[in-house]
Amino acid sequence: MTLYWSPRSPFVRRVMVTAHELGIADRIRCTDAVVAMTGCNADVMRMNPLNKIPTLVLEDGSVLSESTLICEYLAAGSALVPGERAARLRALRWHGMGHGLTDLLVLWRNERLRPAAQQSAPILDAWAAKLAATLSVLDAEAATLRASAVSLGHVAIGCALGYLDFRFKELDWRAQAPALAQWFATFDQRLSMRETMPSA
Ligand SMILES: N[C@@H](CCC(=O)N[C@@H](CS)C(=O)NCC(=O)O)C(=O)O
Repeated sequence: MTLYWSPRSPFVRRVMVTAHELGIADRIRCTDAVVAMTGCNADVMRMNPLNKIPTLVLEDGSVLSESTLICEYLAAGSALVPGERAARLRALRWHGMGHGLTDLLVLWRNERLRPAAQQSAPILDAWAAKLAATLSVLDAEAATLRASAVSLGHVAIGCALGYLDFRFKELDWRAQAPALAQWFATFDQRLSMRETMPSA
């Protein structure tokens, strides 16, 4: 399989952490792809007209985009997607929350990269409020995260928090969510996380 990849993308990282957790990372050939909302990468767009990474090209040439779909495709039938209904729902919900938080952070960062005069203060304030609310919910669930087997949900939340550390160093999220920070300190030591640390 070929993955259109970047060491900076938190969506790509989620796919690679999933692959490491599944022990199949060596089956994925990573192709460096530089993409931006403000431009088009012709190589990526040949495979995915939306110009997004991650984009995964399977052995038979078929193409999968969207990190959530790619992770679910790779992890189907594995322990990362629990079979038992309540555990499965919890894992999928966390997967959605981790993905949604990542989405918010990437949009937030893109807004902050615009010239100061063009940035929207109400949007920036709303993202800060949504981040705080999400951290508060996850902090309340930290004990459950810790007690349950690693799932796609753990991976998604771990990668979102890793992106906070990478791009939002000035936000002291650990002060807002100390129990979640404790869970993350352990999760971040997993080989899958250490092998995929973002780099600028
Ligand atoms: N919803 C997509 C988001 C992926 C995404 O936005 N990736 C960024 C890189 S972090 C990208 O490809 N940006 C290029 C663009 O928006 O044209 C997913 O989950 O895979």
